[in-house]
Amino acid sequence: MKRLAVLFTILAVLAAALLLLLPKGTQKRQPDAEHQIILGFSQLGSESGWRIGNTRSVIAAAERAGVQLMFKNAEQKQENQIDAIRSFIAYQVDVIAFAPIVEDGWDNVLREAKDAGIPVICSDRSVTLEDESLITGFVGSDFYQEGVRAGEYLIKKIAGVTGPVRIAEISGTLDSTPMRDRAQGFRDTIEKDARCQVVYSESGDFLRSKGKEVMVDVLATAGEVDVLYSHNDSMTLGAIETIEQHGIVPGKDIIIISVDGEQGAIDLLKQGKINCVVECTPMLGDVIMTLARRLAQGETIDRVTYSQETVFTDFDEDMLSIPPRGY
Ligand code: GYE
Repeated sequence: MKRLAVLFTILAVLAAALLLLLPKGTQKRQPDAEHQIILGFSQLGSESGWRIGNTRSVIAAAERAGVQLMFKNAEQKQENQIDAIRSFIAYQVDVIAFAPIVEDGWDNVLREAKDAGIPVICSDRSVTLEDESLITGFVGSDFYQEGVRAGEYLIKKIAGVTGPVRIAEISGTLDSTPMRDRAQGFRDTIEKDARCQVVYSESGDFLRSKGKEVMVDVLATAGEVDVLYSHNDSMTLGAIETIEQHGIVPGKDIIIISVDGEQGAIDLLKQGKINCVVECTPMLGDVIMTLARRLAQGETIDRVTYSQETVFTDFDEDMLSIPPRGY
């Protein structure tokens, strides 16, 4: 009997040692359809109407889906997002989703999540990684296409215009995915037209206050500009305040192209103060919950899930009937 007990002990120790030898990422958490899913969500901040709409969408969708949400707002700081992700790992949540403020600098913390067997979804913005397997998927917009749509609108708008078209750009947070891709998609589209020249580009950090401030600099230093391309509606609303304070008529003296589709921007489109609003939807909550549930049950998800989006412009005949935006 005693020998048998010793044998069992040895076997148990061997089994435990074998488990420890397994590569860390393969120590999968057990998929379980029964228990309530715990989702850790790290939001990057509250910089814009879009972001506030996005936060609302995630919280409401979690409630609808019966998902227990651990929500943390990083107040615009990457360190806070890294701390939040570490706390989700310590808490052993089932799935982590986060909206990365910038693209770089996530490798270490995401490796920790993978080692803990917790799948990670990038929501809204994406990351650049050496090891792509550190995230399971991305859900959000195709920002490059948004830039292309902005450029295509401009080319259509300036049909028949001779001479140079001078463009000022107010971009989003430096090194964030929407900033990089909205700038690139726009440039790749307008560069085919020799009239188009980007004569000014500065970041307004996606903030209304900075949009207002940067526009002061545009008017003081860039000379006459024909077009303002602003990477989000909050900055556009700020820039328009400056433009009007200078006695310039937005939408007429300067063509205004914006991105997001907030209610405030659509209202100005209807009033003729904005010419084009490229839609970017913040309503990602339901998709995130669906993907989180699949991951928690051990299923795989698509690498990329893009939102369906459109463009609202002063060419639209039914502009007045755009339904309430909800953000
Ligand atoms: O356009 C802007 C927000 O990442 C798509 O961030 C998002 C952007 C959005 O602050 O308004």
